[in-house]
Amino acid sequence: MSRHPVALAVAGLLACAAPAHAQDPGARIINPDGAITVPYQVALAQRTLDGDGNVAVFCGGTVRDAAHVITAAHCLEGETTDAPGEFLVVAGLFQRSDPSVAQVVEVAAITTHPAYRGADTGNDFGILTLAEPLRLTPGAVPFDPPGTVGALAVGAAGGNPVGRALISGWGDVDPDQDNAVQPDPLVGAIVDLNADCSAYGPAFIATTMLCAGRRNLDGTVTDTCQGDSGGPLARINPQQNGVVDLAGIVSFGNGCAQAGFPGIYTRVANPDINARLRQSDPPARAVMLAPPAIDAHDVAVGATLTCNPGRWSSAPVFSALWLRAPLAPNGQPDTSRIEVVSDRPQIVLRPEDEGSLFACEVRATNAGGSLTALSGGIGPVQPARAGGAQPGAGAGTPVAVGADLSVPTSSFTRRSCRRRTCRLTLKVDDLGGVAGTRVRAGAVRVSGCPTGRKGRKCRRPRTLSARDVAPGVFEIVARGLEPARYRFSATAVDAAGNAQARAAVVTLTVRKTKARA
Ligand code: 4AZ
Repeated sequence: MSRHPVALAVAGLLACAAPAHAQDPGARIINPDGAITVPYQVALAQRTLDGDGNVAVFCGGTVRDAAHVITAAHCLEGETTDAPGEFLVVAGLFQRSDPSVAQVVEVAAITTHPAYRGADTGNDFGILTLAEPLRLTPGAVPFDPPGTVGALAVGAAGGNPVGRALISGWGDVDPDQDNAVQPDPLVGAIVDLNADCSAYGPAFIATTMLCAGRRNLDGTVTDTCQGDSGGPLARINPQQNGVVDLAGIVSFGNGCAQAGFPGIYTRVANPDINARLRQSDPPARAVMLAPPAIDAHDVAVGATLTCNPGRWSSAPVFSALWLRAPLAPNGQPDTSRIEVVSDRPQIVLRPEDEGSLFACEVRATNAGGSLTALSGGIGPVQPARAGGAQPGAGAGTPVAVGADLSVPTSSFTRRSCRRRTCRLTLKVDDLGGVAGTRVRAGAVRVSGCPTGRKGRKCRRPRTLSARDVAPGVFEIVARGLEPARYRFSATAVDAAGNAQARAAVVTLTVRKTKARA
């Protein structure tokens, strides 16, 4: 095969895979096979180094050609603007601690599918057009073309492995470890294509998604995890012991390395996805230049509110959603009662709107993708004015422009208990932005406490601190837990004081530690 650097790297990995694995039965998640060089692999990294001085890799990607990188759309969901300049592409990186060998390039444009609405709905892919071409060196090798893999073109829930593939990335290697959630070197592992994703039920969309993973003889599971997203699932040709084409893009899963839930990848061989990934000149998704705003002369019953989409690059098609929230006694919007009241660009305030606050959410769509952004809030809506609404009559009305009306949501993306310590990762999302978000977290023991007054102390909820480890990502650690079941809960509160409507909850078991030999 002419792309010998790739072939060699994988051949080396295959040669050492079995012994490395046999020596390390505790390895799981992504790295039973060890550190490797994968010259088509790139990192998407924050512009600043992480707390340890390493490259802050948040996603992976694949070099398509000198000017383009393939990744996952969900890696490219910015808060609002999603300006390409918010992150960098790092090619030829091996150790996160040593970027000296790498090429670091800016992104000029982002392309996603116009119908993409979240990884779980499919079409989780994106193309980055680089601001300057990569130097194609042995450390940065294109993986072109994205393959149309015969057997994989047909969607199937899986359970019928059709070959093997190489996964690679700097994502989480072991949620049980205290530190070093991300490995320093790039790590890789071999998984089976078309693993059994039937446990996902209809959430696994076989036409646009591909199932891959591996259950090992020792009971461990090989899988990708958070931070590997966007990276390659590269099909291995057993005759050549090398990778031949890109079969998938790391997309999502039910946790990581959970038995019965292999990883879900974007199916590169889907004809529509494949054609889009091959576009020689991918159309650029719009970038927000000025945020949406509400145009109004007055904020009283009878007045007209217009959702002004703001300013965007290119000329996207806009759609709008109007959100209404009642005013809570504390003068803030009652975000637990937000309703979508209209999908038109303009609304006329009605008597039942009196006292409420409004915001509009704009979706901007073009051939290069689709993005949403939220306006500031306006209100509270005043009673109808005698003689009808008059332009300018609202001069003295309280208009809370800029209020953030969106409620945060959150979910636990990782949780594990080891010995007497449980660690949980909470991911917070908020259309209004996650900056300044705080998290209230706690745990309560739900098994093994004496009933009645005697168990009162045992059942007393404990407050846990949530450490902000990345934008919108919080780590919660509870130590010194007795063996029992515990219910953990977390509520996110954004900078404007909007509290998550329903707490994220998960129940975990702390097991008795086995006596050591
Ligand atoms: C993630 O959060 C993620 N086990 C990526 C891959 C998988 C799960 C989660 C697959 O980016």
